[in-house]
Amino acid sequence: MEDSRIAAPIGVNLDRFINAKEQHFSYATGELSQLLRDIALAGKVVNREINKAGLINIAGAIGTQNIQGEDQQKLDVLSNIRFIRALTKGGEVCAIISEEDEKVIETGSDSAKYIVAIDPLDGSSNIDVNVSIGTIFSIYRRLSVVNSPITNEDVLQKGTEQIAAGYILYGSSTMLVYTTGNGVNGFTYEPSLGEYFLSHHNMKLPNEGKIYSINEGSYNSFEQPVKEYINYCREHKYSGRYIGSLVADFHRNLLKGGIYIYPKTTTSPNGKLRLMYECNCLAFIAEQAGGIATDGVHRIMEIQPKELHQRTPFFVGSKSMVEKAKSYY
Ligand code: AHM
Ligand code: MG
Repeated sequence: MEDSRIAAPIGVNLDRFINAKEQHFSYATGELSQLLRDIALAGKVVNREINKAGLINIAGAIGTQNIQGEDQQKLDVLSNIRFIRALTKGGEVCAIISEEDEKVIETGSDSAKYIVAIDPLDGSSNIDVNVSIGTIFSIYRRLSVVNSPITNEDVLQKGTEQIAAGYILYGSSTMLVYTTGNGVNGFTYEPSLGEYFLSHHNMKLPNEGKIYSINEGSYNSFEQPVKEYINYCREHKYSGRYIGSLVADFHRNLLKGGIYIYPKTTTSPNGKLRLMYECNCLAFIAEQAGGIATDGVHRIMEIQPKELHQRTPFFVGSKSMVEKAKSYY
């Protein structure tokens, strides 16, 4: 009997994969690789915390609000601490933009080259009820010279300037999906070994799909073009799938083909999602996988951010579906 039938190979782990990729860049110094490893490690810690949330007093609201006036969950705060600590101690990051912090966090690593924008735990309304949630991150290179003060230009870069982006999905299994601008790869966490293994090589978003993901309960407050597109989806018997966790909805559509929409509404004239640490990151991944991302009119990654917590309408997913939705504008 073949060995592989008795003991299936476990495949390539994340560290080995990152190292192999690094060797393709002659100018690579290893700092970006280390930064990705730091994020992956913090993700393991958060994963551990999420998995035992029901057993320890860690679920529920903490009684504070973030800069956006949203109730913070204990796990939001805890994840923020974990990621900021990992990024600060790692030494590769000079500044962090986080959904949970009003201002830029300067790490004190003045000679570091990288800036990270992060939503440490997205999908707050799903935290308490054991539904998938996620971490979303983007990495930029600083524009100012090292050992000088961080500038507005450093932190308000367009999505096109991302050098890496990814997400960690805490779902029925935990996955890390990332791109450095050379395709998208997905790694599944094996908890008993404590390692991520390459499980989804060179991920591609199907050009066409049959899933549309939007909070249809807000239908009456959508603009006419969005209503018309929803009607088109209904008429064509597309499946409505909406978890209400951006990472989970995006990930499903990445694998199966589909469109995710968070449009402007009468109460949220710029939509709900944040450009810098939710939309740009997923836009980069979508484009690297063959999909597209728009605010209805403009390419997401070409929007010049004017403020850290800027919101934007968001349409992302399979190319032909997003183009169809855009055609109603
Ligand atoms: P959060 O950053 O406060 O968790 O909000 C973002 C989440 C997304 O994960 C999700 O797609 C969206 O909010 C759901 O919003 P709604 O409940 O309005 O449909
Ligand atoms: Mg969020």
